[in-house]
Amino acid sequence: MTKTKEELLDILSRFQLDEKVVSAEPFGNGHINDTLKVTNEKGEIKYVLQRINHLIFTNVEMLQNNIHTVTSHIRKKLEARGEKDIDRKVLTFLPTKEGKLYYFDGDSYWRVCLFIPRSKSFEEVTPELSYEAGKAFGDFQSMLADLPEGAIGETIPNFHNMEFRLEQFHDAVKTNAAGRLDEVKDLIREIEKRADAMCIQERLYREGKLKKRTNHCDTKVNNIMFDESGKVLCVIDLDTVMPGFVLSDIGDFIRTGANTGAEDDENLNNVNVNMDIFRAYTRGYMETAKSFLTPQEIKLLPYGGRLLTYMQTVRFLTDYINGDTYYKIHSPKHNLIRTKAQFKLLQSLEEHATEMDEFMNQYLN
Ligand code: GN1
Ligand code: MG
Repeated sequence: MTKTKEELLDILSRFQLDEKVVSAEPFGNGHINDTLKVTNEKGEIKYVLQRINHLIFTNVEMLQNNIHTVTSHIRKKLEARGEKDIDRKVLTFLPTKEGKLYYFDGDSYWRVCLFIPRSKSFEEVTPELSYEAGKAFGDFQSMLADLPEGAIGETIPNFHNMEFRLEQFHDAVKTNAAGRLDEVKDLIREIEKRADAMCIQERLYREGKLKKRTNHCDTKVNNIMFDESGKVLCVIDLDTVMPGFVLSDIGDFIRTGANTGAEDDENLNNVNVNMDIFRAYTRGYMETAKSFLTPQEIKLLPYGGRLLTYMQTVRFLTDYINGDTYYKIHSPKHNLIRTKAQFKLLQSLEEHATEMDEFMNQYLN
């Protein structure tokens, strides 16, 4: 962050804030946007200031409109439920003095939301947290299930579209920009073997047999805020909330939460599916999502875990073949290491596919 304190305070002065603020300092560990906590004269954190990464989110207008639509819709649902303390249960973004949802300073885009007091988040998943996360993301989707089509746009077009990700992969293979193809021949073969089977959602959609829903598309446990007693307050990180196929929000949690190893584990023996986490998330998710899911979607939920893991394998390998142009890397082969770890997780999910399907039967009869 290259801005001086004075510059940051000037940016903050463009927004409609209720309190005098005196400092803005780096906050959290996001990989996409720059996030700062903003304090008042008493030293209390009051707001969160973010610089939006507009190289990834190229349509900031759409991004902020989406977030406004989604948070207002959720707020209305919470009011109708008679919830108290709503400012801690949905993010509140503040407009600029000109009434806009972001401020452009000539090279960067900025936004401000209320800081949620007395809240915490977790980096590690336990079965208990997994169950709470499942309920929270299911509830989030269910509150947004009646958003009319077209109410929000795709902030990253085709973000979780498997056919599109395979097209990008095939382009990368054809171009071989970094000359790395020979090294990854076996992985390419494994990806090709599964390619057809992994595009079920796109085919069903074309046949009119599957509808798009509003998904969060980044269902990691650290995107949920909890109160002091461990109760869920709200879901955060709304940049990728967009219309898409329903499996995203169970699939990406299984991929990130139900892995016994790390996303980039070099020791593949560490990487396996944790069935307790899968079952706990599914139980929670089904509690809140069953009201809108069709039987066909319910049946596909375990496939969602394989799909999102396969998709991430494809995305990491594509980036490796392209010469590491998208994901930040911390070592020369980082994307290859990530690819292998995701592929190992995929194999483990495949081995447990029948067991997972059997677990879903209780929701299908
Ligand atoms: C990126 O930076 P993070 O962890 O929020 C990516 C996700 C990937 C993830 C892989 C906008 O998310 O789609 O699954 O890395 N986000 C974007 O770790 O591409
Ligand atoms: Mg994110």
